[in-house]
Amino acid sequence: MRKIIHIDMDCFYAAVECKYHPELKGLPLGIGGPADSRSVLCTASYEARKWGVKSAMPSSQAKRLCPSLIIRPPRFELYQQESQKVHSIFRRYTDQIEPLSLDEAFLDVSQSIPDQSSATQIAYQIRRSIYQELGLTASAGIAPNKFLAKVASDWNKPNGQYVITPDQVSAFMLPLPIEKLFGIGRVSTQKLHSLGIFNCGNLQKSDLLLLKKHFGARAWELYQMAHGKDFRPVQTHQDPRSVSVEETFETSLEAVDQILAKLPYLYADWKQRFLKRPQQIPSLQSYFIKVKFVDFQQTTCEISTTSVPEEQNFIPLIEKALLRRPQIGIRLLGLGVKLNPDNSNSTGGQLSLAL
Ligand code: TTP
Ligand code: MG
Repeated sequence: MRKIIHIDMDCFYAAVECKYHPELKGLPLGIGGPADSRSVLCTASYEARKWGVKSAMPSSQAKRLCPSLIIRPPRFELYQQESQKVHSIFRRYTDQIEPLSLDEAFLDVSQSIPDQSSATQIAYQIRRSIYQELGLTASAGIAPNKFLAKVASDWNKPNGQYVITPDQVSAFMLPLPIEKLFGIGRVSTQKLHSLGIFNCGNLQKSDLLLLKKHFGARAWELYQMAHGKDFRPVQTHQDPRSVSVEETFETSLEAVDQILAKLPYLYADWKQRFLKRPQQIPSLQSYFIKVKFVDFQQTTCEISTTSVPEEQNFIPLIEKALLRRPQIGIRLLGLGVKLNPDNSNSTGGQLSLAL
């Protein structure tokens, strides 16, 4: 049985800004472009959230909801530095780390547990170190698999943790709304609701053949997840022939502006990973974007290059991909570069990308 911890930093960009500008602490703060522009917010402090302000909301709308909102521009390099410090705390406990974004990661601590300790205590110690050493707060979920650990880290957010032990899994799953399942967005939610399936208890009892009719190959995965099962291991390495990042959105994104607003932080995340291995630069082949539409069809756009792509290089690629299916929302955006492993030196093409 695995022991997985999912760590998710609390209002990460806003918290980092407050750390370096203590006068902002306790105030409603949004990170993003100015309210008189067409920008959206990357995130907001919990004080701002009380007013209904949230990530991906146009800054102008946020300011209308919360007139005292202070908006600061994002400083991605600073967030990358803080993220690296957080990862160095993780590495005190395990090298089995799968980063999901700058502020989120899965840790497999199955092998790291000394006799008297437990995964719950490790999560607590990690959060305590993050607070004491970095002045930031994090939330954690502790569970026998990645899916449950991610659900659990949201349970006592902010600055809390929640554990689901193996014998609690069944009881935990029954009332869990299906929206909490990994990869279930608005469209799948509507479909399941129309079948009378609202929580995982309903899903457990549903007819697998009926699910197959509606969800095809994903039906079995959904059924397993509804029982709290997830066999995916924590992945510390990516394909050595590419370096990429991607994000699946909880609600589908339709407007081009909204989609492009995701680019800066995806790019910052990618660059942080890529520059960890400067020897990759000579082996660059191309850069690409990947888009998955709400109906799970996926498309990629790619351009050859030998130099490190800038953030704006990805914009025409995204626009091109969206034009292929103009009337339909997207549920995933990814970007990255492809490498020619034969050109890479010292590592022989085996490029470890653990943050
Ligand atoms: P999240 O973990 O989703 O959000 P958060 O850390 O701000 O807040 P929470 O306490 O609920 O975890 O995302 C992490 C960072 O990623 C966030 O601080 C800013 C960035 N981000 C965007 O830039 N745009 C987005 O739409 C989202 C969701 C996040
Ligand atoms: Mg977070």
